Amino acid sequence: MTTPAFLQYEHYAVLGAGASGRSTSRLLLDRGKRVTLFDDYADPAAGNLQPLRERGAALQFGPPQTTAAALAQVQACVVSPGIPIDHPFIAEARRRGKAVLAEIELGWLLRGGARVAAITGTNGKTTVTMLLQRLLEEGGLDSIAAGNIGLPMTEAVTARAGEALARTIFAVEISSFQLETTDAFAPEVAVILNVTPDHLDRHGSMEAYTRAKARITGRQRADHVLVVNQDDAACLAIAAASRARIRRFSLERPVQDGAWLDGELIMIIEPGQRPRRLIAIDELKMVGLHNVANAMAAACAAQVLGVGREAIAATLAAFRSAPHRMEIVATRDGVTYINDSKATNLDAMVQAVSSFEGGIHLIAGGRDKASPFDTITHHLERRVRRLYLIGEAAADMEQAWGERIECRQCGTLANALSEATAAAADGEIILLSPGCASFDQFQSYADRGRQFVEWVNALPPNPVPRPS
Ligand code: UMA
Repeated sequence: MTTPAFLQYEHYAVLGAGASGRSTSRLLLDRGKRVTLFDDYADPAAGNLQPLRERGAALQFGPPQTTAAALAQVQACVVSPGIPIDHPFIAEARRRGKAVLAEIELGWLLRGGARVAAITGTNGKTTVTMLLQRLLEEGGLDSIAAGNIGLPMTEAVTARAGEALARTIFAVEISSFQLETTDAFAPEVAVILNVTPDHLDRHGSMEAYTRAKARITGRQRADHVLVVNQDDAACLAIAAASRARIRRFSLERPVQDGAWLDGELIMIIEPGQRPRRLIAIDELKMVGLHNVANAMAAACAAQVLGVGREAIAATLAAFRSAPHRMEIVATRDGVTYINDSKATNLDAMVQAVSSFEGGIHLIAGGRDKASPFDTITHHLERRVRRLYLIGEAAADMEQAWGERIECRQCGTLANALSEATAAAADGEIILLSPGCASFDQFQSYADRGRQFVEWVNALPPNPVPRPS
């Protein structure tokens, strides 16, 4: 669907009253449209909805069956990423032939002349989005980070409206939830970092999850670029079906177009040119090999968008990990505390653990997403000294790993931190890398990470005498 076609209607249903739905409602109201905002669970009295109500948006909150009946009033729907595509409202809207658009797609249609680089992957996409935005900015290009990273695409295009929009390069973090409902979305540069099991509770199977990720390149043309992880089989399968030019990054072997790790050096090559040294990995401030891969992915994307190799190297050398992603919080009595609360799936946990040789006191658990815990035991057992388990998944985790790794049932993060602090010895690491969602005990992964950081910083100077 084109922009004018979608904006031809008078009355829109906006599904989900979170950041995406509120931003979409503002955008439609700005264009003189009628808006009814639907939500199954949110509190209609929430303060952040009042401005929309004052501008004339109708709020219809309640269980799905009542909202489905309300469809008769509207001509088109905009869907927030948190709403599953098999939601009765969407199914009914489609049955009645109404136009249904993802929030991210509406932002895409309204991008004006802006260029778009989109980043997806199971892990690392927020880091790469932030890093790419920084690389573009330091390379003298006007850029904004948007999408799953927190700023809805519709809000970003509104913020850049006018002439600035055409000059902007959007670095868009895009999740499988968002991709599931895209149609016309065709970024000039797409990046797929890795595809490993996550969100299987929503997508149903690994195949469906991979299909959603593949939509990032589904509409790309031959003059577009797809940057993929050469070391990831699912990425390669997606690349094989893409029409775009393929750039690759690899921790394992040289590539013809892209970047790779050669000993301690990141090398980069463009077709028809000789390989050039980009940067040595000990110059990077980010921790872990997965961040070397993230740096290569962002460099490959930035280079095709017009940033020079020297500017890329200088920015990579200065860039630190985003909060809650392998964030070094403190070193106390020789013990390093690391906040990797963003690790909400097993692959992210394995990446975190693999960043160290051993001596890890790993705090894990939370709300499970149907993850196969037993498949990663061998990754953990070599490096993890003890597991401190929290939240809903704790019992299943102990069942999967308990025979091979010592497990402590701690219940809460605070208990886990104090037990780990009491046990960790000089030179060891206390790593919060939960491998699960946070929603059973926290508002979000960021809330979980923030509390961990606060508690670490509040630990008394010599907290607990260690057992001799
Ligand atoms: N809702 C219903 N019915 C449902 C499900 C949800 O009415 O069946 C309602 C909820 O009551 C809630 C609203 O929908 O009020 C929430 O919508 P939403 O989940 O789309 O939340 P937003 O605030 O719009 O946030 C979304 C992304 N959230 C999800 O994809 C779950 C944010 O990513 C993103 O930053 C934001 O849009 C801006 O683009 C968050 C996330 O957790 C960080 N993403 C997942 C991840 O990274 O793993 C995919």
